[in-house]
Amino acid sequence: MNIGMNDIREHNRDKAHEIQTRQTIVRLLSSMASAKEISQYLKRFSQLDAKRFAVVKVGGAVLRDDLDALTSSLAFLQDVGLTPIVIHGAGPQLDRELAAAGIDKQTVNGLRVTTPEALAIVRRVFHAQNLKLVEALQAFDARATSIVSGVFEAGYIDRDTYGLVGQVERVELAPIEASLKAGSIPVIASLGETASGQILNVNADFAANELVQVLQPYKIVFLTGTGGLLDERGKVIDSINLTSEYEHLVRQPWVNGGMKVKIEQIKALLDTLPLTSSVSITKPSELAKELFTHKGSGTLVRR
Ligand code: X2W
Repeated sequence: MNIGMNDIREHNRDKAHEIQTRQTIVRLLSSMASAKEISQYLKRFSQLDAKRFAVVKVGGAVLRDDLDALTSSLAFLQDVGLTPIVIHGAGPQLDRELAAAGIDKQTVNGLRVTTPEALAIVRRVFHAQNLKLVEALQAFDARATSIVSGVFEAGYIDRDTYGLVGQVERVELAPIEASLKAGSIPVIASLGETASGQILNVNADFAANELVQVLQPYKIVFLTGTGGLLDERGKVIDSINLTSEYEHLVRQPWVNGGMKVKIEQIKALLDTLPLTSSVSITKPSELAKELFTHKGSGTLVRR
């Protein structure tokens, strides 16, 4: 359900309407759940250490197709005093820019083989997409910090096979902590760098998983174009239990390669998280519903 975040933000541009804005937010949220329910979540989230609230992974397709809903949903969280940690990819944008430069796409196990020539474009595109989100947030009066380096210390996965592609070996939290301390939303690109300073292309889901393992946040939300895992009829699955349904699920003919990789990654991730943490996949317009209602939105992945 889209709860009209744009309306809320419109109001918020005028500082004199701040109190009225908050009342509007409460009213709109109340239309999707009871005020008691929402305030319970708000209270719980506010009591957490800022680092442990939420990691939100944003796919490149969302930056391309749903930037307004994404921006207003993230800005809304800041309005209610919460700061999500955002990590984004840029897959479709990279496909387009690399093709425009005449570089053929080659992937191995879902990872993009990255030559030095491709890396120059990968870096440029990641920087541009990062800035696009940061600027969109700032245009909404939200505070956001661009972080395109200094977080993911990486090593080559296998240079002969993948080229300049990294796996995260260590996560440096200092830039994220500085941003959180200032109440600014850290917006992180999934570029890694080796100890000697070589930039590497890192899959954004992998980078998000590494970040989550270090932070152990309460909420892990993957924002995708589809808004969840889809069943054979293309309908979003409310929840899946990976303990009892995993084997059955990954053998289904309608579970495509990308979805299978995602499920497998989330399964591995869940094993490393406290029981209080939850992983879900939804779309930007339903982020508040996912965070503040018992019912949630999209697909909740259970263990
Ligand atoms: C990814 C990084 C971008 C990404 C790539 O080059 O496509 C590798 O495959 P999404 O939009 O979240 O898929 N990196 C090594 O993961 O973006």
